[in-house]
Amino acid sequence: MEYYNKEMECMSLSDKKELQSKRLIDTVQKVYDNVKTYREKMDKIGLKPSDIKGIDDIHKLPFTTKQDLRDNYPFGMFAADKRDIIRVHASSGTTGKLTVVGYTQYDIDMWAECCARALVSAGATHDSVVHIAYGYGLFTGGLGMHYGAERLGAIAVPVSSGNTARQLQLMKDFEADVLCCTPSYAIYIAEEMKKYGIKPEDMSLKYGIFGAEPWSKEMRDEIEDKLKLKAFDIYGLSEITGPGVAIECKYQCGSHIQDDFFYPEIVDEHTLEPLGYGKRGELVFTTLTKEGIPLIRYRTRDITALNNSPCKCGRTGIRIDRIAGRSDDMLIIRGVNVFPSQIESVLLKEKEIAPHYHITLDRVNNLDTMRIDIELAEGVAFDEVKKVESLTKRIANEINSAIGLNAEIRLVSSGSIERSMGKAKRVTDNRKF
Ligand code: DLL
Repeated sequence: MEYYNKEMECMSLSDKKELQSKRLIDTVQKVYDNVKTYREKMDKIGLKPSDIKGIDDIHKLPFTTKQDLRDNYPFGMFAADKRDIIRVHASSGTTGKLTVVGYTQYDIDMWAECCARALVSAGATHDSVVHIAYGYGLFTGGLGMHYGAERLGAIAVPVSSGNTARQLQLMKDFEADVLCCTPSYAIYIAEEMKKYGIKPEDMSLKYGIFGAEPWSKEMRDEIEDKLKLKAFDIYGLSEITGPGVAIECKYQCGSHIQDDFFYPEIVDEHTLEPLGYGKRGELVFTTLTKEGIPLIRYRTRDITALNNSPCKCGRTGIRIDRIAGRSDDMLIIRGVNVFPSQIESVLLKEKEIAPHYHITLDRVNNLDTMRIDIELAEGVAFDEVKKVESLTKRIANEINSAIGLNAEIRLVSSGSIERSMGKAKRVTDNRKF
């Protein structure tokens, strides 16, 4: 099975542009008529729905931010009548209120289609057993992939996160070929397998669909090696729909956005000026068909670049590069902008350390300090003082040449860094601003 919906996934660019234009015009009218915030934003800049004649006019429209959703908590940005909303999800940020999103029956169907496309893109078929270890609940990971698997006609196994021993048992007994969870949980699952003496060959896993948090290429290699499966990057956010907004194909040269449903732009995160293909900046989405909570030019805070070169898989969905991090997760250490994923890339190149680390930032005498606790790989002994010393030094040098900053490297014993079953928390920032 190459595609779930070839007609839409491989649509010619000219047909797609026509479709996106028509859908944008309808969406703008819908939000102007039904959402006070949008009517006010547009009136303020003297923009009428009729000024939007196609997708090329998108730049005229105002942006939407997470703050808009918070200000309208819980249902103030919904464009559909409350009676037509059949589900809500929500995500929490680092601060403030939850961001609540509502779905009509159409929205749930469209989202299931996105996740079915994503599953097939990663190799799943009608015959697959899909083990879903993303959390079920207000978080969109579990239910999103669940509906996608059912839509595909595969078997959805709704395990949710937690109780890893039972997960292993079920994966083995049900002969799951597809595993869906966060990359950090995938690593944890691999460790637990080892602990229980289960070899990857005892399982039937072939494909992993991992996302919901940034992860490096090196982390992918590590997971593929440990679980003996092919790992795919899936991207999404609850404000836009949930998982399935974009997914890699088998060529793994970026993730194809389902851009018949979600129109992407990259803007400079400071000036908000649109940037061209290949330029790194903030990813912005406009939903093209959503009914419950359509969003116009929503600023995701995720940092990436768009790639419009043709892909060998035949899909025409424009691609995003691996997410470097969120602009609000970006650490500014002594004035240098650093994403934790840059540090991860350096660390995972070392064979003697495990893919578990934690970054702690402090301020001592008005100077930022960074400490990185890193686990030694299993079987690497602490007693060889010289070896540990030279490893510590080497990592510190490599970090310095990658990001230009000095870090205190602390090697800790295997198993001492807290494991995550959902999104991993990799940074503690004790600095007072
Ligand atoms: O994390 C939806 C999701 C679930 C995606 C399962 C993939 C798999 P939120 O909780 O709203 O939704 O968080 C969205 O997570 O803006 C990114 O910062 C980050 N994120 C999601 N996928 C990736 C990825 C879900 N593949 C936020 N790589 C987004 C990097 C990701 N970051």
